Amino acid sequence: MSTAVAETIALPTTDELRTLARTSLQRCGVDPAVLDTAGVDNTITTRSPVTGESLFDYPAADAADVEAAIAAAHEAFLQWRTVPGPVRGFLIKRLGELLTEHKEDVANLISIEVGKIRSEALGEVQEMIDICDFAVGLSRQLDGRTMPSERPGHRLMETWHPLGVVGVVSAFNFPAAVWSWNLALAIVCGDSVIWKPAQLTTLTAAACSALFDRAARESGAPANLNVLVSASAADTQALIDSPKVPLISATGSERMGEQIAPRVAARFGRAILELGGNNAAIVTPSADLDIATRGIVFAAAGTAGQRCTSMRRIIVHQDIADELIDRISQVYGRLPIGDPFADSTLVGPLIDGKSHANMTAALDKAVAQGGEILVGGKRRPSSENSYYVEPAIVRMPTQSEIVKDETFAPILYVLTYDTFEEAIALHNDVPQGLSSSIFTTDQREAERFIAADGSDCGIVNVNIGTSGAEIGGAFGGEKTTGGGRESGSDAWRAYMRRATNTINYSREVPLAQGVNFG
Ligand code: UN1
Repeated sequence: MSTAVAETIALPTTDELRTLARTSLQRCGVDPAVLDTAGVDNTITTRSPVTGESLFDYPAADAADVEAAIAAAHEAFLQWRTVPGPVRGFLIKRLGELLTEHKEDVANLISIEVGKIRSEALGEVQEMIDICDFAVGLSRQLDGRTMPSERPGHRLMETWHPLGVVGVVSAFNFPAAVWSWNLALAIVCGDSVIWKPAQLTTLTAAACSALFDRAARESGAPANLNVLVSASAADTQALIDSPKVPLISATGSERMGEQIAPRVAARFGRAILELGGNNAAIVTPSADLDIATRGIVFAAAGTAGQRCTSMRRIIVHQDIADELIDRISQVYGRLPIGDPFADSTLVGPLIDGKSHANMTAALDKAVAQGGEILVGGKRRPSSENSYYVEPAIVRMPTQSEIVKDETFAPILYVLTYDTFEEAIALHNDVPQGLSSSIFTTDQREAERFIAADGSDCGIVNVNIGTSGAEIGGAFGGEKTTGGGRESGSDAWRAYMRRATNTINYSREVPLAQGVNFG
């Protein structure tokens, strides 16, 4: 750890960011005239965490616009549901091509609005291209089962049909990829989408929607298959409550989930919830510490700790704790923190001052609960309204409440264990259940961790960190994470409705269960 006074972080100017945002938007097909909001009453002020300054005002949707969006998306659904699946796939194929062509432009907007480093912003767009590829293949595989009927001359089978309008509520931290996971599946499944992005990432959403609209036009699809509503949560209430929106897929805080889920349930709608995470790694005495260190540092410090999958806790065997902490601390001491556009930077800014205040409050609580800050936690000098922080490592006593909270910032709590059973119990002793990992070379420990009485999370990894999942697997988790699954595997089934069909091709009318009715 260096004790030298940190130098002020060199940043691009907000004017440079504005110019880059404007050109990136324009290249994605957004008319820059939209940024001229003189006379527009309802606007969203966009800003960049890179400098902490505001960029442009952008027209916001109001409650009436949201109602109109529901009607328009429903109309589009009625047309789209009868288009054959493989033909629906053409639209997503074209979207994937356009994202490939505009990868830099979308990544620029992600870096500007979220502060992601270049490699991670480009990675997010790659994740979008990947899910498009996946969905194109899927468009020819929306399969149902056939089961043997108990009656002679009968066939029993399932058919899967488009569901309706899907409301997608996305968070600031993956402003484009999480929409695309939902959109690509929904569109090939024959649904339409209404997208309510985080207000912090209005420009990224505008660019992605413009690319989608172009793909739709070029593939002859109906208009309004994806309707963007850049609006406040208050103005988006109709989306949550409308019976015309049979599925809400929402990513965000546990608090947001608590507000949305009962309302969707009260109208018998479906919800895919991807809420908080409190992701941990167990590191056992047999672990390859080089691999463990690399996996932990990316998961804990990458994206400045602002992924749902960011690693928040390590549970390390007491015999190797000092060595592991020493290795991670050394890497933390050298992490380049700063301008996300600079090639060498690995840790960009926190999203805003509130996020910084939450980080500071969590560190204070940790210390009050007996924790010791081993490295990091300080804000680096930058501009007044930008928040660049040193990722922190905090050693905690086994029993402490703060480790059960998700703080959306780079704080890594270190807990130690003696027996493997104790490690698993500690691991699962949090409300959330998104992602988890174990670093071990002992196959028994690895298998035990992924077994039924091991990790209770939706994502359970061996010898890699908790973040950076591929799109091919289903993404999501249990407990207060909300239970939803998005992205790969068979997550698509949540975007369709299942019909069970019994077909009688005999000349008799036998009843099931042997019932005789005269
Ligand atoms: C999120 O943080 O909401 O697994 C999504 C990952 C990314 C997706 C994260 N592929 O870290």
